[in-house]
Amino acid sequence: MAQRTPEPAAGRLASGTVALVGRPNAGKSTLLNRLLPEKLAIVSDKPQTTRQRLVGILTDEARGQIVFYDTPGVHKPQHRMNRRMVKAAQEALADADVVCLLVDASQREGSGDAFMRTWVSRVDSPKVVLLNKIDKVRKETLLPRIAAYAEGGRFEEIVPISALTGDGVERALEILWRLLPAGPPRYDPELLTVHPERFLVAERIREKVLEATRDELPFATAVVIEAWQERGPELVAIHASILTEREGQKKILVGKGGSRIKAIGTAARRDLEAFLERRVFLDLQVRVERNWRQNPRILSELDRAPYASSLG
Ligand SMILES: Nc1nc2c(ncn2[C@@H]2O[C@H](COP(=O)(O)OP(=O)(O)OP(=O)(O)O)[C@@H](O)[C@H]2O)c(=O)[nH]1
Ligand SMILES: [Mg+2]
Repeated sequence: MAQRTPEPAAGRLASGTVALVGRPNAGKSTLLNRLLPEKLAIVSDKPQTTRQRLVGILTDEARGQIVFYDTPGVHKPQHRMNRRMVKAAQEALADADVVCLLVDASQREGSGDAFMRTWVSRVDSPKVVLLNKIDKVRKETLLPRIAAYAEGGRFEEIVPISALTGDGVERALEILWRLLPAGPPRYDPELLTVHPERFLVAERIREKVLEATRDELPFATAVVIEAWQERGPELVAIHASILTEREGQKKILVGKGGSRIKAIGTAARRDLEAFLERRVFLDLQVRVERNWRQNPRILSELDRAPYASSLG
């Protein structure tokens, strides 16, 4: 494994796509947010937080432009929604110029890690392993992990990082710049992403739902924007539904006397006001949609926003 930090070739602008892939909870979205100038992806301590490919654009005048793909964690899919999630990760893997496999190094090496090594091997693009969460591990335990990834020479580099503290992230980024092809930027340097505001808003509401729930609920909920009314330059009214699968789940989400939904709404409104830089009137309803995770119509509706429609 090379330990040097490569210097970018003078005058060469890099341009291309990097897929962040890995198992659920590895820290892909946390890393994306750290790499970008502002928070784009939602993050939670529950697995399967990211459900679609998320595009984040990093432009550096001196070095070029990287289009990052944050992806859903790879897992054994039990519902139609989860099959779509794994497929989204597979497609991003196939599309990318460079692949970053994120590994939660604070968890013991297991069969899932071996599976992911094989899974990323299906593409020929340059691959880098980022051993994440090193803020939680003792240095000695990293050495056997590094050896497991070095075997077979599948990876260009193996870099210990902490997406949370930023430790090692600059070194990882330098490696990505070096591995990317040369070329002009694909997007306006001012752009952070290609997704519509409504999708990003629904995601941010979902983040607050995830923060307030546990057990099966995080998996069984989704957020749909029902209406969006601009009320002058200073105020936007957003009506959103939280989908659940059962009446019992709805009851939990609403909480005693409406206390939980109210707390979710307050947290979401604060976050959205900072994000949209205007006042937000937020109306949140809970809607029961039986088996929505198996329902192609609802899944397509949830999928409509992101990527295919807006990436030329
Ligand atoms: N201690 C520590 N925690 C981290 C680090 N990176 C991420 N986390 C935490 O790990 C959890 C999962 O992070 P995410 O960024 O949502 O993980 P993900 O890989 O995007 O997960 P999915 O979207 O579910 O596939 C969150 O609680 C993060 O705060 C890290 O470097 N150190
Ligand atoms: Mg994620």
